[in-house]
Amino acid sequence: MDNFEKQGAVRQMEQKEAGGAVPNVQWFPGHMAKTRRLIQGHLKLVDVVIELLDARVPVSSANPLIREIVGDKPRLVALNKADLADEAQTKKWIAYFRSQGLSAAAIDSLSGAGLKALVQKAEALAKPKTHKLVAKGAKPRAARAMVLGIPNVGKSSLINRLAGAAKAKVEDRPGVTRDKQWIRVGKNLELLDMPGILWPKFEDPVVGMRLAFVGSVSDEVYDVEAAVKRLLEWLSAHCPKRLAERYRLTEDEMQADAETLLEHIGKHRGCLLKGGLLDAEKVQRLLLSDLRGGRLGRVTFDDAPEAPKGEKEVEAG
Ligand SMILES: Nc1nc2c(ncn2[C@@H]2O[C@H](COP(=O)(O)OP(=O)(O)O)[C@@H](O)[C@H]2O)c(=O)[nH]1
Ligand SMILES: [Mg+2]
Repeated sequence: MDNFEKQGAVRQMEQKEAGGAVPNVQWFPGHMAKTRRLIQGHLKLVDVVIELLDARVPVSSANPLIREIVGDKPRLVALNKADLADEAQTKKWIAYFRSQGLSAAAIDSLSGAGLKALVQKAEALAKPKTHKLVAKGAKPRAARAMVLGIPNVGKSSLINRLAGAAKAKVEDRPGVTRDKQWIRVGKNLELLDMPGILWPKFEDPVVGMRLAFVGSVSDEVYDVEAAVKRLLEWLSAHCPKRLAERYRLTEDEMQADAETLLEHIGKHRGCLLKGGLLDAEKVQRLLLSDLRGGRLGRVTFDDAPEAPKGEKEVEAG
């Protein structure tokens, strides 16, 4: 967490209210304006923006103002944590973004899967700009990119992974104040060593809930019990088999409402207090950590729109 993120977390704590099912985190207008200025300041330095989204929630993890903030700078959509998302959904999402004229790639910033393609796409997007500079008589230079995304989407992981692969930061150059904030990635790309943190959009309760599921909102700021119940409802509706298998729930037990289901899971997993009462907090934490750790299988909460007719499925690579 950098300082900026810390401030956000503190604000989240301050705004905690009892019992709200939806995260009641808010970014104050002043905070947003400051963030926007910070991002826009950095945008001037780059040719391409890599918009990092969570592949499990490509809509909920997006900031709708991104277009306005990025302006006409080329933008590349990277669906991160693709290792945790439903593969078929990810393919559909990539096809969707491409149908919208956006370059898009699915990546896993921990294993590095998809990063090579991502770097190539970023370089390709910067070409018009770098070529233009050369045409004007400048020396050829690498493409410059920056990563933008909401908290916890994997910005630092991506930058670290790309930096690790390169093993070398761009050296200081005399007369240039850009000093250590650039990382060289391969031969033709430089990455700003500082991600832009976008605020998530909380007005929509579904968005807030899904951000809570995937852990993009601190667990301290929303009603975990309510979120876990909603999660159980979602899982029962979308992937009942996996849920039943993971917690050895019988067909009968699976018929129960979310609250009773949670009790069944708690009993099967020994999440019990002295006297055999359900340790509600423990079973709630178990479910969230199983989900976020991929132990409930690969899940995508935001459904991809159907690709426009006639378009072939593309590889999510
Ligand atoms: N499974 C998985 N986890 C990831 C991936 N990228 C990041 N993470 C995890 O997501 C969490 C947040 O990552 P971080 O890079 O700190 O996000 P940031 O707040 O956007 O900088 C960390 O626990 C990372 O290990 C990914 O591609 N796959
Ligand atoms: Mg970070």
